[in-house]
Amino acid sequence: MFPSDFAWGASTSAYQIEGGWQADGKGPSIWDTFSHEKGRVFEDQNGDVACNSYELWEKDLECIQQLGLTHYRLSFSWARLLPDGTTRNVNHKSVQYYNRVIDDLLACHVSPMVTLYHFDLPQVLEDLGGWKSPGIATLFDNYAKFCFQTFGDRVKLWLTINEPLTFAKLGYEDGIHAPGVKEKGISAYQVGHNLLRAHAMAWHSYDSEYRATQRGAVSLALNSDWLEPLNPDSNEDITATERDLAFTLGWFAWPVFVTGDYPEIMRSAIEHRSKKLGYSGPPRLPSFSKDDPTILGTADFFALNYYTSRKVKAGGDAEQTLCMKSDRDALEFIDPSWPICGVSWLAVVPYGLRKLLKYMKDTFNDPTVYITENGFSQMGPLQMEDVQRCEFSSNTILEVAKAMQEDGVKVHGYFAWSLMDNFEWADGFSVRFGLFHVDFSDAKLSRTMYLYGQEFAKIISKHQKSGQTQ
Ligand code: GBH
Repeated sequence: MFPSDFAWGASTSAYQIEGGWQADGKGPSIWDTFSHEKGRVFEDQNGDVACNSYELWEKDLECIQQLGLTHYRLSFSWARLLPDGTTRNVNHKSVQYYNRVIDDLLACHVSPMVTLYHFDLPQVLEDLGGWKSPGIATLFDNYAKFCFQTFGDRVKLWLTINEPLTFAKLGYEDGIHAPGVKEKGISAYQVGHNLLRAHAMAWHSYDSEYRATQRGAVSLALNSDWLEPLNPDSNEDITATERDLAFTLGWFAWPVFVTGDYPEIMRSAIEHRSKKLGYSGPPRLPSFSKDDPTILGTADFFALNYYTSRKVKAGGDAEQTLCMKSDRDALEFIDPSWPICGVSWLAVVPYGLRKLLKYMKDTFNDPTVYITENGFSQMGPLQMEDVQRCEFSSNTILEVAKAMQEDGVKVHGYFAWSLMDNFEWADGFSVRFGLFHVDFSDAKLSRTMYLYGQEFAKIISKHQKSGQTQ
């Protein structure tokens, strides 16, 4: 069902697995600061040690080999590589660390996919204004160029930024992720704007300075739920669903893949609310100016993180204060027939991925797609024989196959989130997404394959073999 060159991967991110938060000259990131504050994370846990991949990389490599992965997606810690956020001071020990990871992967015939930014801004840059300040884009571009220059001879798949939607919304609207800002209806749009500018600058740098010699591909990872109208016969619900999609996937995908600017429905909805509430400050959704990098066309493939789906109906504009929820004017529901996997937001809807892929093909000009995250979690009593997660993942992979064969979507890879249990942000270690179990109560942090990992390994080996005989 899958071509022999299909990418089978697993994903992680630096802060969630590395630990070594002060090792060998690493600077602090906003997640170090945030998780050290009381009341931010489940049981005040933090990523100081996490899976200790900074010291236990060879254990991770064993996991990768046991699964038979063709690809491994990791992120670099900006504050580890550049402790003061700038290329004036390079931490050479961290360069050695990532060099070793990359070289080991390649020696085992596993291709690295590297994310440059997965939620963990160097704290020094946060202190200078962070993602709210326009100057961050140039700093990110310098960091990106440093990475292309240093590692791009071997890394051929790059993601600039992971989930700008999640980072902006949870970090600046809801305040439940670092940096813990709650400036509703204002800052998330500003931050989203600078994330896009930063991404685009880095893509243009790669395109003009590195592509010819390195021949890799650069994109950004966008997360989206599949959304459908609660009542498919209600025009109101249909419009609310379109609006909700514009505010989530569309917010970033529209500028990059379609027009170079935000979706018109998004802009007009925000302007409408501003007027209605008598807001008189500067436009909340910024505009791209001629000094900004061109946004349109700055992705060599579509990187999608998919977890769940929602039913949508109009509503939410009852709030009398500025906030994204009232701008969206769309309420989301979980269909009671959808099973919940581990954590409350994760309703399992395999068909939603197929529908989303088809929607992306039609809306974003038939891009090459990598599913850079998809996964299922456990919470509560530990289950090594986790048959449910096995079933959810094989059903989801089947939907990917259908999207490819029946809908003609050009999917080139599927990456499971995550290689191993790790620091699940505000949920700390209470939510386990791993293909491997990690024993956080044991100093060795031993990794053991779940049944879910075994099933994934079987799926991979089946398709690798069938590929070879073709
Ligand atoms: C991804 O986000 C992240 O990239 C990854 O780091 C993370 O470990 C993984 O998923 C699993 O969560 O708490 O009710 O506000 C996935 C997208 C968007 C899903 C925000 C959870 C929070 C819902 N996430 N959403 S809520």
